[in-house]
Amino acid sequence: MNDDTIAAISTPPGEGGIGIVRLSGPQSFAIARKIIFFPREIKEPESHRLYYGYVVDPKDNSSIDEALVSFMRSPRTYTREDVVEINCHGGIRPLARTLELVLSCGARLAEPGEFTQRAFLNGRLDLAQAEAVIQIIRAKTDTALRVGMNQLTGGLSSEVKKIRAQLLAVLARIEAAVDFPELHDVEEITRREIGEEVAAAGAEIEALLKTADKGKILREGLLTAIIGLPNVGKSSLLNALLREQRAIVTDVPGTTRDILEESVNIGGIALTVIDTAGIRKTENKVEKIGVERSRAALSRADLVLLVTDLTRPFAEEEMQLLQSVGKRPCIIVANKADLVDDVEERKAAILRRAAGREVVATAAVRGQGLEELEDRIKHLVFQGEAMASGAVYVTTARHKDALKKAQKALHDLKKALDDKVPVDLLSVDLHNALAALGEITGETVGDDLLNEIFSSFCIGK
Ligand SMILES: Nc1nc2c(ncn2[C@@H]2O[C@H](COP(=O)(O)OP(=O)(O)OP(=O)(O)O)[C@@H](O)[C@H]2O)c(=O)[nH]1
Ligand SMILES: [Mg+2]
Repeated sequence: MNDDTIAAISTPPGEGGIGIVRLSGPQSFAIARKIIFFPREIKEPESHRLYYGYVVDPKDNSSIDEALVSFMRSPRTYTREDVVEINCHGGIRPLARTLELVLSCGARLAEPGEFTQRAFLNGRLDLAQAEAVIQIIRAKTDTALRVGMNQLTGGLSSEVKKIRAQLLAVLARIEAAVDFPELHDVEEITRREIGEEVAAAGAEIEALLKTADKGKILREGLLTAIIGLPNVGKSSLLNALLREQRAIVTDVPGTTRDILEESVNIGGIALTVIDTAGIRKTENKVEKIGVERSRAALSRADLVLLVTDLTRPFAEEEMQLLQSVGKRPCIIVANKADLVDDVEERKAAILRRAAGREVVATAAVRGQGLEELEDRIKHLVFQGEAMASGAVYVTTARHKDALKKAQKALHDLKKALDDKVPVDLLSVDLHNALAALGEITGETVGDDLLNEIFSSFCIGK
């Protein structure tokens, strides 16, 4: 347990109905009582109850703000330490003054994420659960929120702990075999059983790894670039997806010069959609930079919407753009479908040239074909499967890397088994796998990594 008391403003800066200064640590109650005047005298505050009072500067007894104060006694608190929350009016000055007073009475300003870090260090949350807190705060869609909540309540942690327990049991078997080396039979049975157990654990890790790509998309959203030649209707498509006239649309090719980024929620997936300048050779200085930015957006996109004009044949430049998309998901948006009578034939012609890609016909200016486009996007992400409630997703690169490390260790172990390496030497790989899994839940994790994780949190969380 920490012996210093930390404090921070836990609500976002700006104006709001209320704003909260939070304290955690052994001096929380004492510090709060120094700066709050309670009209009704309290001898010993009851835990988890609200008290009415005034924030008062002890130097000159001037009132700073009116407040409701809760005292929460360790260990039933967010950090497991004594916690006080001072509910002030939600303005910049009352909160800043209250925080100053708290700091002048002996609290220290909290680092970003330090409250949650204490919750972790004091054993209230494991590391994956602590990381879920920030995912919940940053969730842009209900799906992301659900995945975050599932991780917070231990969905991922319990899977990982199950695999760890399985491997610990294997370790026990190895140790038994090492303790009774004279029993050759024991060793033979043990080898087979170790092999089976390790394969089972490996399969579970594999299943978790399979969720990682989707998990990342659910958490971070999908970076989607709208790409194409000039005047095909890229900006019109962005506006249609947003249901808002966000980008300038004209019949002049080369209208969009700079890239434009907007968020849109499609079936629970947060898309960051980038409208780009039409790609063409140009001598215009401004447009040239725009085209470079379009190419940069194309190169970092998770999903590409290649817009083409159905009234014209699919061009060679468009084939080249498709090539730069490579293996990433891409949908060809065949736009201006309202201007032609033979949509299906023209679509088929595109399909012949861009074999293996999906083509959706739209009339962006009328919002036609949008539903189908949105369905295709959802389908690309979820591959047709509905997201089961309570399904576990691996959502961060950190978890994915740790699982890969564990998988590699088990792979080495399997190879050692096949190579008839003596049983007592197998425990090295097992320890490696256990350590890698422990990084996810935080059993085996260094201070540097902890600092890195919690410093990405907001102050006051
Ligand atoms: N009839 C019809 N016209 C469209 C459609 N989509 C776009 N347009 C028209 O096509 C022209 C170009 O549209 P934009 O959305 O500006 O095209 P863009 O691809 O962003 O063009 P640049 O920014 O110049 O690269 C405008 O006059 C639009 O009104 C469509 O579905 N049907
Ligand atoms: Mg445009």
